[in-house]
Amino acid sequence: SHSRAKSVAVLGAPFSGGQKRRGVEHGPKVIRDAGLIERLSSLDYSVHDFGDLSFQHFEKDEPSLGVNFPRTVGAASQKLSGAVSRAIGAGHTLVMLGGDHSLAIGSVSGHAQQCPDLCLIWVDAHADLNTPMTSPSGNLHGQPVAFMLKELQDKIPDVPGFSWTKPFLSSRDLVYIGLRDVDPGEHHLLKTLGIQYFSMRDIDRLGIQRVMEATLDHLLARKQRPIHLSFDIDGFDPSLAPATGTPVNGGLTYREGIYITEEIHNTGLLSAVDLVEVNPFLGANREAAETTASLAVDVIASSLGQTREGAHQNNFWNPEN
Ligand code: Z70
Ligand code: MN
Ligand code: MN
Repeated sequence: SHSRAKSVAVLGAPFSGGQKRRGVEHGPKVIRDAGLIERLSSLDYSVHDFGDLSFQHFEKDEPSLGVNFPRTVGAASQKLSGAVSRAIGAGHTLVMLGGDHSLAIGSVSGHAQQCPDLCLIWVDAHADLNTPMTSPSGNLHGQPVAFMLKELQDKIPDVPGFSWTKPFLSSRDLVYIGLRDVDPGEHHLLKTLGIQYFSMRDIDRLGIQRVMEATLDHLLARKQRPIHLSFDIDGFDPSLAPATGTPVNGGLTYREGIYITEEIHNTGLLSAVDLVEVNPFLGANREAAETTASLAVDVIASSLGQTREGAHQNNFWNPEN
């Protein structure tokens, strides 16, 4: 029989207001053009492409409390949050295509609305943990995690555009993988909140297998619960993902990145994936953008069950099939 076990919702979020470089709003298009929908369909999912959200443009959106484009970013994440909540509520596994990483405020909060006990795996060169006060740039793509954490409730001022959201995640329900460009204020919070993180140095020391074992043990040993994977393409080495706004040397290898997603798939608990910060305007040439988008497709497909070892159906030898 051909009962499709699971359905995936693909939701594009062509948005760049969380940082200053134009082009990242074209991420959803180049990731689709790299064959995402076909790849997911071939994994035996029923794929529901919800298309791209359209976001409100604010004529005047002056910085507030040092934060750039606060109303634009707040409204975009609010809209995304509702769309993600509806898709998860309808029973889909969600794939969100960014766009910059400020969007995670919307995607993770929308997911948490349906799954309050979710846990979060954040693959990134950056911790994206600045508060408006510690941010060196004012860019909200460097701050999304701070807006989620209950422990930081009193450290986040009332930024215009964000009155709709309140912190929903405990710091023990979050693990970082791939860090190598962490600001002083972020490092202070990682340490004082006791957040579990695996920097590139930790991956060098432990190897990716033990990192994933420790990650999943930290999040799931007490109880099984839905996983949100928020994957910033700049977690990879710039040689693999050149078309991104903030490349940092010494990143994940292809094999480390795919091992992470294979292990997450193998839990059977993945409920939503963000794939963010693919910027086709950056990188040396068009090939750089296509390489980066193709890597993004591999990450998503692998999260959803594409394997390197291959696979077959149980009824492979059944002549009826
Ligand atoms: C820096 C900041 C960041 C991505 C850059 C950089 C943050 N920590 N995130 N690129 N994806 O501005 O807060
Ligand atoms: Mn990021
Ligand atoms: Mn990053």
